[in-house]
Amino acid sequence: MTYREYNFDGLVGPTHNYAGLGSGNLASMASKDHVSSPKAAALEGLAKMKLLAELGVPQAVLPPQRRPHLGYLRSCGYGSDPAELLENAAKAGDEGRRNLAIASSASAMWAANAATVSCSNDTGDDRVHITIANLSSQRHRALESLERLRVFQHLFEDEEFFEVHPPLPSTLPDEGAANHTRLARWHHDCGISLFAFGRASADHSSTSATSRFFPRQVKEASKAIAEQHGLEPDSTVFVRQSAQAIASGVFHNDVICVGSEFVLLAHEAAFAAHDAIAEIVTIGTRRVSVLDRDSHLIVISEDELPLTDAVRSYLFNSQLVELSAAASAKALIYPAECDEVPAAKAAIERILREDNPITQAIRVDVRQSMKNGGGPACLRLRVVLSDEERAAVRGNVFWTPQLHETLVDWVNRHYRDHLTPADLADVRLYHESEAALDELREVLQLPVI
Ligand code: SUG
Repeated sequence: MTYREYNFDGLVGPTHNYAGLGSGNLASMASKDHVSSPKAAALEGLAKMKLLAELGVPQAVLPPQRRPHLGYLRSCGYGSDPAELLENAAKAGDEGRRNLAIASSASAMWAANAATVSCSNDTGDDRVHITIANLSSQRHRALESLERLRVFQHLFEDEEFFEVHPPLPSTLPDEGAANHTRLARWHHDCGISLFAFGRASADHSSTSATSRFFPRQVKEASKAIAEQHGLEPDSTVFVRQSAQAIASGVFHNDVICVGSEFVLLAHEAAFAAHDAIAEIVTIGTRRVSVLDRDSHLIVISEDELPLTDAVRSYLFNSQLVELSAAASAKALIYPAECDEVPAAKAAIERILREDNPITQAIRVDVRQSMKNGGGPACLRLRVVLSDEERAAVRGNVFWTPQLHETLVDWVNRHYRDHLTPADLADVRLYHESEAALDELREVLQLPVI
């Protein structure tokens, strides 16, 4: 049976803005109060999807969420109807403006945080298991999980093939696939799951006292997901992110490590234990001969690319995509910012020169998202599906040239060119967003939520 890795990309929403909400996320914090362009952001995302689809990489799209989140503003006590809620929040000082930003964030675009997905070849009951991330470490992100659950329950409704698990309790913070990597010899083989976590529940206070930023993912959340997906214990690896990396702005593991099938590209300081990468390789080799083919482990040293440059360039947030299964060739879809950081540029040149499966490096411009700390890989959720499973997915979400044209036209008609923090209080933005999302729901054939 043929299995392929689908990239489900999050469409950028009409309220995309820079509020500096991403704690531990240096780009988001540095962009606070800048003027955003929701239109440019959404078009950049669509151009990336088109690029990948035309390379032959299977592509799908996930909808933005309804923002501003009126329920959140009501829970803050700002009133009931939209105009009143926005006006009262905007008048309620710094806290009010922060709540307005929380309610307006378009953060659902970063689909890598949507869920953790296990391929049916790896799970106990041979079905695809999906756990919606609770994103409970950040208030604006925690608002995403319920609407997302409903959308995923619709898309992956067929119980013969899929099980969608609700978010874990908020006491077990979980950031989804951004901290999960599946390695397998081929997509159709069973694979190993690499779960990266920032802390264990028990080291709550000690970690916060010593670290510049609070780690987002707890080990117990990763363990609970592995268990409810029925992953075999000897096919899972739990590794702690290094505190040094988190302090340098690596709030998710996908900012410092990317793996696909039999290739793992990681910075040497990605994980806490010095020998974590060796352990991953050992388990991969022992369990399913994942990493024993030629030079499939590409480690970038601190000397070659200092952590600060890794975070500045987002090299490790590149996508690793299959160009040709027969030739085992992969392409590195890297953010344009890498070309502005000499060490990152040199690292890409080195990767291409050496003998490994990465034969092409293709630059993408997702600058609007990057300014909020979301690179090419943050914008997509990978779902490995067999042909049969793919046919069971509901909705009109798989990429076609026609869907692309429709979405480009939709963005051009509904999105603003510029958005300032003050614009978030404009009730017309709320109505524009509602109209846009109502129309999109029809296009993507999604239910009313
Ligand atoms: O959670 N930024 C997101 C970026 C997520 C990137 N995802 C992955 N690495 N997979 C975050 O920090 C900024 C929103 C704002 O500032 O308004 C934000 O939430």
